[in-house]
Amino acid sequence: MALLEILCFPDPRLRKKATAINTITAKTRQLAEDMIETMYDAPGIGLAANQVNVQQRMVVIDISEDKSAPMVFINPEIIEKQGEREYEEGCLSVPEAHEMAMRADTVKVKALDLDGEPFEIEAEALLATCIQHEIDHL
Ligand code: K1U
Ligand code: ZN
Repeated sequence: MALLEILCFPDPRLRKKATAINTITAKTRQLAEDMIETMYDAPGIGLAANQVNVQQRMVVIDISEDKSAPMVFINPEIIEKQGEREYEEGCLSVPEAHEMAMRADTVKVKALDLDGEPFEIEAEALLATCIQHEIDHL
């Protein structure tokens, strides 16, 4: 496992668009592990691959208090949104800045897991906010 460097604004590499992951390899799984480790170390509750200078559509999230529920989303897409909620958001790429942001309160997301299997989840509140924040990084 390795800790990755988190890029900070205004680093222009953060503006590069991520591309879809077509084949999941050992390298993809290693990237997910390293991103989870980097997110825990920061500490944060989410991390997008762009933030560690990898322009691939991958996001990791863990909103648990004890780092017990890491989630990996490959090629995530929001397919449904409902309601609105305002949350104070942080960003590991903008250290010490917190901003109120209005987001959908509930989202349905489809993605691939690390075996390349498609899955869908419905998320609300903080998890929904975090998913939307991370996808905005890609
Ligand atoms: O994408 C990122 O920059 C990570 C970011 C995710 C996020 C936080 C809050 C709302 C929406 C998205 C963070 O993790 S900032 C750090 C943070 O929120 C946190 C850090 C330690 C404990 C609990 C939360
Ligand atoms: Zn962020």
